[in-house]
Amino acid sequence: MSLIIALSKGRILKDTLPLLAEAGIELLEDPDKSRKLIFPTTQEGVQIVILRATDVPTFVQNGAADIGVAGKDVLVEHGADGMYELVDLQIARCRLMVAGKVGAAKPARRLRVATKFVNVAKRYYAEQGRQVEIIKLYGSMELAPIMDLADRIVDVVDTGKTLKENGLEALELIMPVSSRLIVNKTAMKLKQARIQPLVDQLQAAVTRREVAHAGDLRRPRRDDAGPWLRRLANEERHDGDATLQQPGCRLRSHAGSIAGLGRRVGCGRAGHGQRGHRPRSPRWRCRCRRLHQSL
Ligand code: PRT
Ligand code: MG
Repeated sequence: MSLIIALSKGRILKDTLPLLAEAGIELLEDPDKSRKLIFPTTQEGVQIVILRATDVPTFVQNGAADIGVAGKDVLVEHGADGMYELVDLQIARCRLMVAGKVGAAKPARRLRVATKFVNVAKRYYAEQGRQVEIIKLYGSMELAPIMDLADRIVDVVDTGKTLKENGLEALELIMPVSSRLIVNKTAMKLKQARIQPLVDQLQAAVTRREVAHAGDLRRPRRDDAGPWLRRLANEERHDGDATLQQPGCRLRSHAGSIAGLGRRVGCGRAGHGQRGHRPRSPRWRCRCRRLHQSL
């Protein structure tokens, strides 16, 4: 049973290859040194095709590729019909933002917004009841406000360096973005035996990285743990008397350091740390992640 994986050149390819390698799939040729678009891999029957980022959902949706990796920005713009979005790979992270010239006032007339994310921008402004004129561009969005083609742009921002160097500033966050594993719905049915183990392996690789990352984050020392725990207590109003860890909680490697401080914190439901334990609410998980990231 053959399997075709669609990736895009650039940052997604660079970040996805190590994850695929953890799942036992490696390219047999260096795509930087080849003009090929279809590459064989170390797994028999598994091929990788390299496309423009915006074309990946189209190939997967129509079944030309079984699996793909695409940014959430591209997916919301394209629409997700005919595919499952199965794993947040947590790579190529960035933000979809509204940006404009530094200090520029809102124009009295209708706002002109330049973007390649036309559907996202339309939806974003419609949800706010704001009437805007959308100008479709295919690249170099930053030029539009500088050349007075538009008042705002909707684009992906990572470090903010591109905006800064062009006299622009980020104004509004539309959504955080990371790359997702997408799977064609029919392929998922017909090739499940081949696809599901790969999905599981990729999810496991992502979780391993997150756990390692959580362990790398600054841990509270004995003497500064008090305020940290108070903050955690305020956030969740927990009873301060349970274990921090729940399965799926990204603070797994942090649990030891907290427990080592003689305090045990948790979601307030019995059975923390035990297999199959479910946190009090899904919110707990993301709350504790956010808190941890803010440390
Ligand atoms: O470049 P091309 O037109 O061929 O396609 P693409 O821009 O869609 O592809 P690529 O490889 O540049 O991006 C693929 C995916 O990576 C995007 O769909 C996003 O999900 C994700 N990603 C993560 C980014 C960035 N970070 C990013 N910084 N995509 C684009 N950028 C660009 C952005 O458009 C802007 O020009 O980088 C510039 C901003 O970067 P900073 O660091 O200066 O803020
Ligand atoms: Mg690009």
